Amino acid sequence: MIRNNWTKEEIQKIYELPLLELVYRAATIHRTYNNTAEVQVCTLLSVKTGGCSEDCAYCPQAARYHTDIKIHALMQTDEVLEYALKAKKAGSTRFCMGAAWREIRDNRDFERVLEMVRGVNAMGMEVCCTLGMLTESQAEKLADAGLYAYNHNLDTSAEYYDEIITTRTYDERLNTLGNVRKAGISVCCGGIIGLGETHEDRINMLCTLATLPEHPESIPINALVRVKGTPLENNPKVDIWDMVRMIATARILMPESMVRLSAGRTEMSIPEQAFCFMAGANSIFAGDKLLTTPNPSFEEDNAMFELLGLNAMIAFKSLKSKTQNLKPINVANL
Ligand code: SAM
Ligand code: DTB
Ligand code: SF4
Repeated sequence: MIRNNWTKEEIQKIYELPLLELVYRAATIHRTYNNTAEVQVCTLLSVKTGGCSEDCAYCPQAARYHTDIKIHALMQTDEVLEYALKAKKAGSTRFCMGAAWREIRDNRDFERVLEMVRGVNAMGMEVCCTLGMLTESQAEKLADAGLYAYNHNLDTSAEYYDEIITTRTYDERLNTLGNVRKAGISVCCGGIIGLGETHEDRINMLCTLATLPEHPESIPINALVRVKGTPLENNPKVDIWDMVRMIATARILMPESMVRLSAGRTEMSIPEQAFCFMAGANSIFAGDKLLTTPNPSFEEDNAMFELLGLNAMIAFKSLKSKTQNLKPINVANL
């Protein structure tokens, strides 16, 4: 049963279960609601890189931190479509474009992003964007252009938010999520662990996600990628069992959503990632770069999929019809 009325106490009880019991329960729910052999593979492209006005303490793209990234203005539509076409020809079915913006502005850059969305949509791929905060009318324009999903993370709990970001509020984030939902766009919303938050903060963030009027269709769980020059560069590495615990709890609370094992995979071994899939993760970002930091190569992921008996999921899969006949595609060709 899908529930939107979880309490913090209930979530804490799940989160604090002995690890193997937690994984067993999550795996059981996962196989009840989803095809456990399928993993959604998203191709990510940073269409506007760095120079961001925000102060997100984890982010290499914030202009105020001195990181090694290569700043790049908004790419030309042709370049992006060329990239998308290459991805499609190689078998990719979901294409996600990211921009280092605080928010969308109603200017020529937004018009260009709309063009990109139309172009990628016309190729028959699921189009996803992450462009910062947006208004109701901007969400409608994106929907009209054919946007399938919008990524906008809560990142951490409402209580810990101010320690990580001071240039915007939690309510502004929630407001954008509401605008995305109203426009009929699929919601992709999750967070990061390893920011220095407590277990209670993680439980609170999961509670916010699981008590939204509708669960996000997709929930990225990122492990902090510690980037030199950011305030969090010296944070300790995220413990794999924390990642597994987070994924398993998300899977139990939101059984039908895609739970994405997102940033941090380069620091995880194959057995560690396998544990995350066992705990209910069923989506990854593929390609040797996330937005600005490294990610495992297609070859490595393909070898992992083969080893674990996983298949890349076909796009436009109806979340309701689990019995659809799905043709596996080879990640090596993406
Ligand atoms: N600027 C837009 C925004 O903040 O919504 C879109 C791009 S932003 C880079 C997308 C997400 O990437 C952030 O919300 C955060 O969850 C994630 N992210 C950024 N830097 C990260 C890092 N160093 N480690 C893990 N996740 C990170
Ligand atoms: C998400 O939750 N993780 C992705 C995607 N959404 C856009 C981004 C991770 C970024 C990691 C740091 C970087 O590569 O710049
Ligand atoms: Fe800007 Fe997004 Fe990075 Fe924050 S997370 S600094 S808003 S690009």
